[in-house]
Amino acid sequence: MKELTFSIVKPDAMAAGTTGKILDRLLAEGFVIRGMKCMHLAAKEAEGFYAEHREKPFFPSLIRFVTEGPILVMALEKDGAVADLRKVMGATDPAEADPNTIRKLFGTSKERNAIHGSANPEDARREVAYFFAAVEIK
Ligand code: 3AN
Repeated sequence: MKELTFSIVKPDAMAAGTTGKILDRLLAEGFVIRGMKCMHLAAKEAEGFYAEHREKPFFPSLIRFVTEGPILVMALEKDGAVADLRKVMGATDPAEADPNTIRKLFGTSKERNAIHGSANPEDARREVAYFFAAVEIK
């Protein structure tokens, strides 16, 4: 069944110039881009997005990282999009990610790991709605 997931090309990949390669890979994997925009988040906006991690020790550093430069936010559609994107991304820590996953290829640390993908369908709905208006994604 066609499903929407939410993804971010994070500031590390945007600055490294690997955004095109990441997009190529997502398209080759069969994801259809339903929404896309480049944004530079304010701290409050990033804190709202990562609210579930508020109590984690890495939270302040994570907020600094995702607000350090522009990001590309995307709504991606595919059969089984949520699980598929997690597989193509690889593990949170690029060192532990499977070969040829996006994080293995382009991530450099647990924090600076190139790409975000929703963890489950409920998160995907919330995250798409956080960044896109109803008129943008139908
Ligand atoms: P994932 O993005 O693989 O779902 P989460 O949701 O546990 O991972 O973490 C959200 C983001 O927080 C990660 N993408 C990463 O940038 C950062 N992060 C997670 N764990 C750590 C950690 N131990 N140290 C630093 N940053 C982390």
